[in-house]
Amino acid sequence: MSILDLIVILLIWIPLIFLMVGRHFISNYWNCASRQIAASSFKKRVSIFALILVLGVPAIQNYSIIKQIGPRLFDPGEANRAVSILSYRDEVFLEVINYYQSYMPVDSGTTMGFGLGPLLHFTEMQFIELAAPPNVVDKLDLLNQSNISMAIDGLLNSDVKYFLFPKSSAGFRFNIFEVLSSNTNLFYLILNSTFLVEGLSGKNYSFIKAKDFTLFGLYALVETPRITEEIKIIDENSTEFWELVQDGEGEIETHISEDFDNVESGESSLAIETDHGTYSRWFLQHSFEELGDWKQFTYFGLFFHGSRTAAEVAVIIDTPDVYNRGEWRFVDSFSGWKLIMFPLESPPIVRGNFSISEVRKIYIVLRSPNVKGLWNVDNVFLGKIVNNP
Ligand SMILES: [Ca+2]
Repeated sequence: MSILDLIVILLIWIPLIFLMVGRHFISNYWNCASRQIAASSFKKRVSIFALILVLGVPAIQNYSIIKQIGPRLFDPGEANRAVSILSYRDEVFLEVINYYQSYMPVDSGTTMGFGLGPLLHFTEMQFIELAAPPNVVDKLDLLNQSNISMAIDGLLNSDVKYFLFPKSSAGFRFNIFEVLSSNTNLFYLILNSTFLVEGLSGKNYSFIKAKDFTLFGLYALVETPRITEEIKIIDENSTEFWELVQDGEGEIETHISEDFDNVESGESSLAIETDHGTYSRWFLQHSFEELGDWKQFTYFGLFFHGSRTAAEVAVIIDTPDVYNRGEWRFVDSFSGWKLIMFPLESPPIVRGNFSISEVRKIYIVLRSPNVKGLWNVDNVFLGKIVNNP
């Protein structure tokens, strides 16, 4: 993404300008229209130019702001001083406003976002509007911090805990947001984080997607608890542990193998590779001979080597059968190894009764059909949070 993207977005307006301004201008000129029509055409021209100014100038302004953000100190006290330039209709915000009013304690931290509009007026929480005048946004040196560790340190030391960004379904607003934020590593990191993924080694933080709205995604910055007392479920000889199951009619066939080259822990990892075939899906399963009581553990963790296929992956635990299970999902939006931890206490998707003292079977499921790729899984474990760090 570059200034070229911005120019393209602005160029989209040219045919419209020509159609609405040029056509009337030319027809008025050649047809010697009456003064009345000319006056009305003049009004149209003025309003079109006003519209272009309203939409185009802030876009350029904000682009240059984010481009030029300097090494200034971040001041969360500036929150709430700006009102969104890009306005949404209020009903688009209704679900967001309701969620904030119902579930977010007023003191739970500042939300940094883009095009927040009515939210600024209907909730008591603190906001930083990124599509805001320069006097506010130019304080956010965090945004353009090329050293992502320093950016995260800055965030962890600030009051900013939430990020509310337009989704691709937000159309034009998303396109502008994408251009404006294209050179901030921070936004890329947030948008591509998955469920409780440790983003950088040695940093105890995660960005999790806290809530999925129609036009917005709400991301939360949480400090990842330190895990101890690991009990390994499977680290080596994974092909003997996992049973590969394929189903659905499609175009892929999947193979699993012991991988001694791409390893996160110990001597080997499990490689999962798809080739041309006749199935659409695969999943891995393992049944424990005896019911497991995992009450004493707080996290189910594993290392996953992503391939950026955008496929959705699920981890499912049957307690003890398919009618009583918990499920966690994440997206293969990253390359390389990542530690992914699932809090056993609270699976986001539950069927029947999820009872952590009756674990019978675990699964790793590729939910997206017909995805070709190569993934690795290593060191599946149970962990506890350190009580006294
Ligand atoms: Ca291993």
